Amino acid sequence: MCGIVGYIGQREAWQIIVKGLKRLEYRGYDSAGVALVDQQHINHYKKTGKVSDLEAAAAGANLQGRTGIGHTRWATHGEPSDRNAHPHLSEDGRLAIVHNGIIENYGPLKEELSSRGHVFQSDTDTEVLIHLIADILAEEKTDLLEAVRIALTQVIGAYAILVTDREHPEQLIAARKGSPMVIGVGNGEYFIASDASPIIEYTRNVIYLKDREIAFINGGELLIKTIDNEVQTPYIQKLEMQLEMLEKAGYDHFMLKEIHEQPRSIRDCMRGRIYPQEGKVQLGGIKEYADKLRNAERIIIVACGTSWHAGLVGEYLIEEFARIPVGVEYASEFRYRNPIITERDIVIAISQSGETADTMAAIELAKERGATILGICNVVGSSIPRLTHGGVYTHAGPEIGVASTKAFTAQVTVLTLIAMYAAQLRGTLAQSKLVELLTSLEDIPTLVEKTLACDQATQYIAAEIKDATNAIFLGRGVGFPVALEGALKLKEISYIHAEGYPAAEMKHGPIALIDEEMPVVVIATQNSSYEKVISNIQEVKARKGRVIAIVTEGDTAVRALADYVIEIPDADEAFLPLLATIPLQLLSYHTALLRGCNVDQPRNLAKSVTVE
Ligand code: HGA
Repeated sequence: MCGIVGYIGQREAWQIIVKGLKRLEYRGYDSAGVALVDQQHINHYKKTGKVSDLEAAAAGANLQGRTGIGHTRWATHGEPSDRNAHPHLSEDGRLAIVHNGIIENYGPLKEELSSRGHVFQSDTDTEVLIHLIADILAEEKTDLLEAVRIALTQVIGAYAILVTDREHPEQLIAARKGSPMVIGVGNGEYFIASDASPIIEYTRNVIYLKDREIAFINGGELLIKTIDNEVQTPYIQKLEMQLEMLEKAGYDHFMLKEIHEQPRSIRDCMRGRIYPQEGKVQLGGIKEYADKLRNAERIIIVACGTSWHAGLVGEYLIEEFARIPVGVEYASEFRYRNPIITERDIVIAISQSGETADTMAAIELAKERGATILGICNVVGSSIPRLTHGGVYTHAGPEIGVASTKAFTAQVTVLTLIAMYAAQLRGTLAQSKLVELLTSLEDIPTLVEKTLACDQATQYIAAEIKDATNAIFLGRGVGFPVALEGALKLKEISYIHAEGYPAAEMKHGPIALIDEEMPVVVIATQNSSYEKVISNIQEVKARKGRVIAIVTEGDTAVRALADYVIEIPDADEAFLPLLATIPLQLLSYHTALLRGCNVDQPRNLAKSVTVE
């Protein structure tokens, strides 16, 4: 979602900000803008479209200034337009703001400010905040830091903001509540951004601003205080991210690069955590909660989107291995009902970015009711790992493609490890079975590597289905969440309407849609439901559907029925999602390419969903 970049120091800010905004493009956005403070003036440039459109629009203009703020906007309040793009200025042009989040009480605030003569230029909630700050500054005869602080005590909602002042080019203010903000500390200069990717090439020393904190940079000095006016001691930590991880490394798209990274990312995710010969799983981040896990009456998994699909895989595996009942919830639904949660429950929150607004709210709710909260996140230092009691990082590395690929398989890997860890604690799997499972799990990265050889087959099939308007994905058991994820991938990046269903559910509705135009992708590997899935394929064929089957290598029965087959290596059924997902990712990728879609930045989508 929205991305924020700010700079204050001895260098020209424009280049740093524009480069930073490009690094944040993956988050998804519809417009971009920059404000620069130069000789007691604020020059600002805003444009609908890409950051490159902004650059073109600003070409030849005064781009000087050593203090600046920039923004990529994913509209929530007001259509995507030049007028609604950030930064927004105070009426007198003295102050500029960029904002990520939603000011929920912007309506009453706007009414109040309008009644006092304020005139607004945009439809955004954000503009209300800069008017409010300017109003307090004028009325209270105070300084900007205090005006921002007072304004923030009056707003309801989520925000990460940067504010500049043309009368004080040596000052920059940042604040956050519910939306991420990282401050890179250089030598007398500061780089501020929504995540570390715009900062990494300048400094590795970063401060993750906490909720309700305000950072005040003034003449090279940094002061952090809370909205309640308590001064904080900044905690500077070292970034571990590598710059190469943010580049395409010769691939045409980040998504393709990330699909091909999966043997590595799954291996990294298991590194130091599995001991196959001893039949042992070790998860340092949740070790402290071993007793809770041993005695848990129930596990509730909360997540959104692809992470929710990973959660469904987790449900199968935890119930199968550890015999703990599991419920999987959409965080956005869970947070707004009155769920029954007890102190004996464990809530596992899954989020790639660690910033998903609904998942964070679900965590707060479960925490209030006494549950133990464990997180599964990819982005180190993000908000969710700080909200949870314990957790396991997926270590997939930065995921830039908006459609999640390697983060999904890493989440599934972590859930597999948690299922086995819980089984080990509860004694629900024999030691010999744990040895057997872990030995084959250790082999999965090599099998993923082999699976990637299906690239050519998926390319061929993509050409066959690229003109379809609908598609169905079917699977049973752990193959069902894989089907859901396959359908989501196709929808997200190729804009073909696709639905995932448990294969047996097809008869209860979707079968009515099947005709010779309809591609039906079936997870038909040789596992416990193989025979049943074959019957489902027969039902599709009887209605002239076009079957694309994911099969175990060497399969002949499905090959005889299906129109197209993609082979994957044989593996324990529990690990099927880690292999069967790969061809579905590639199928979506190639289909989207053939349809001329923007694979890495599909329309309307955002990478980290920081608003509810
Ligand atoms: N509410 C603001 C900012 C939106 C946002 O943070 N999106 O991620 C707007 O609509 O401009």
